[in-house]
Amino acid sequence: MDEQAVARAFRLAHFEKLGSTNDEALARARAGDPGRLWIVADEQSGGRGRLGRTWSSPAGNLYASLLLLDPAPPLHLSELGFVAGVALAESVRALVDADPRLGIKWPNDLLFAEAKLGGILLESTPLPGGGRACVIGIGVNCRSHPDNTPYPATALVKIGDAALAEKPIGPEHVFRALSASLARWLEVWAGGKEFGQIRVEWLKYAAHIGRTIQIVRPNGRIEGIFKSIDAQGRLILTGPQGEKVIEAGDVFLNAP
Ligand code: BT5
Repeated sequence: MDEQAVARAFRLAHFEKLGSTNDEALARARAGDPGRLWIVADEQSGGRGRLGRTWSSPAGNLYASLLLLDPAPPLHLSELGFVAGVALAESVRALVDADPRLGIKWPNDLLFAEAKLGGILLESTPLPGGGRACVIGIGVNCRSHPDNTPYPATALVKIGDAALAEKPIGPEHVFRALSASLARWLEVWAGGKEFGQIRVEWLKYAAHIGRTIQIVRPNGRIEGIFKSIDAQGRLILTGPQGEKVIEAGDVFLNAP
């Protein structure tokens, strides 16, 4: 998709600094924004992860949130994270010269060589006038990453490829590629009618399939072999007691 087609697909509001691009997108929705709006910030003072966790957000990395109004019937909204995951993996993998070490960790973390390069925070809220606002928040580490995270973190600048070292990939490059890719995958997804295609594509990037993983959840941890994801994007785990379907959690190869 070329730049003009992307410009037709989305509008863009850029900020030097925000608390959280997701919060700004949600506030815009409440104020009546018609949606298909990207909010991008150079840095965030209150970047958020899932479950109230913090997202380290200094300048030099990508912080972007896409606001969509009623993109699908409620039952299909959680699929949006996988649509975004596919778009993010596809666009960043192309930027790193198709390096197969670039993959997705369930549900939708961007990994490079077993370290977290980016994350996705999907949020949705009912609107006062009816309908729902959905926000896909995406962070990608381009120039820096935090240390001492439970899952090791990395940044594009660390990828030891001579061609990449000469021409570092900045947040603007990632954003351009991601935006084009997401516009396309949203069309393919067709508001939930074609999640099957998204699932197939997602599995091409999936890390850890066939391996023993531990899933850490608020109520404890569970271990098994990561078989696949089901038609709703839930993780299918096999173990001595048969198959289990996992809705949410954090995947580790070696739990902390
Ligand atoms: C995520 O959460 O991976 C979703 C991150 C989404 C961030 C974007 S940035 C634009 C938009 N605006 C926001 O406010 N948020 C979104 P989760 O899976 O919960 O991972 C959070 C955990 O990852 C933290 O508890 C840390 O351990 C670790 N972490 C924090 N900052 C990181 C970073 N920059 N890179 C890698 N890991 C990080």
